[in-house]
Amino acid sequence: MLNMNFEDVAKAIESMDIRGAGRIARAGVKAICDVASESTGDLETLLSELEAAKVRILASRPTAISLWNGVQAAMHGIDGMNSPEDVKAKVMANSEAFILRSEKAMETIGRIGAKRIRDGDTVLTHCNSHAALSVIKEAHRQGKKLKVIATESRPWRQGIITVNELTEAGVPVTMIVDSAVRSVMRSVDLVLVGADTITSSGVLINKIGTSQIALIANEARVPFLVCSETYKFSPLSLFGDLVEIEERDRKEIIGDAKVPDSVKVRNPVFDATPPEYIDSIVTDIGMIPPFAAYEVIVKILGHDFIFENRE
Ligand code: RUB
Repeated sequence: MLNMNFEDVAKAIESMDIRGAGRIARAGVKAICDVASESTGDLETLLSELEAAKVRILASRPTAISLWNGVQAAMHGIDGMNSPEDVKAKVMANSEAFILRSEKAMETIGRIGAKRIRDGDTVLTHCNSHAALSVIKEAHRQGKKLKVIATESRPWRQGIITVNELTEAGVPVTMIVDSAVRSVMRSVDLVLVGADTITSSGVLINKIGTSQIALIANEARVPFLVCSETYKFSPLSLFGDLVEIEERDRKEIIGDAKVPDSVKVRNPVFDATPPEYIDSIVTDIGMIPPFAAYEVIVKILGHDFIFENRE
């Protein structure tokens, strides 16, 4: 990862130079770690630097809970410490552990999810998810012959990143516009998508269009799997907080086209898929039903983590 200060990282997340829920979390945590390791101030200065970085990074994109979980994890357990050296050591150790766990989760999810891909399967994926692609690449690495259908994912067209990445890995891939999903679903054996957030009641928040794909897969009886590390589960949802769905600029949709200013253009970039439409969630602790989300939050993220960090 490039050496950037926290303001640069926040800007890169806002502008989507760094994107995808897992990657933004790891970049946000790395930025917090750098603030700690580079600080030369006393305890009060260090704590205020960390707080400023935390606030700025969390404001960069609102929807992916992995960013919030990552930043909280990085700063977990520093309350009550009375030397800057102890705080620095703790934040750096926490951050490294978070990043390592998150990177390892991609491999574990790949290994577990690949078992659900059979030789000859056609897999449909949406947007660009590191976790979902890890599953596809692992199945390919194991020698399974699979084909992928990738959606364009308007307006940012992250599907282009996906098709390039898969082609580079040697996986045959076909790209479709988002509205072609129902037309091709008959030839699909499995849908694999990523997650920005999973709530305590098992609702998936992911790239806009995910919920339509889930409905179409359900109609065609095609299994719909979500690939998600456990840091995508939301402790805040336990307290009743709603997930904020980011809405971005109208320009991302209309580009240079002439559209009168009087026309309202809406650009919500994520949507909500109810648990009834999700067959399983492939996580770093195994394949679980969406209804186990509460247990992941309480048992894996843990009571201390949840209650200490409640704001
Ligand atoms: C990306 C997106 C991805 C999830 C999961 O949206 O919705 O499906 O973030 O990705 P955007 P990952 O491009 O707007 O960030 O599995 O890489 O965490």
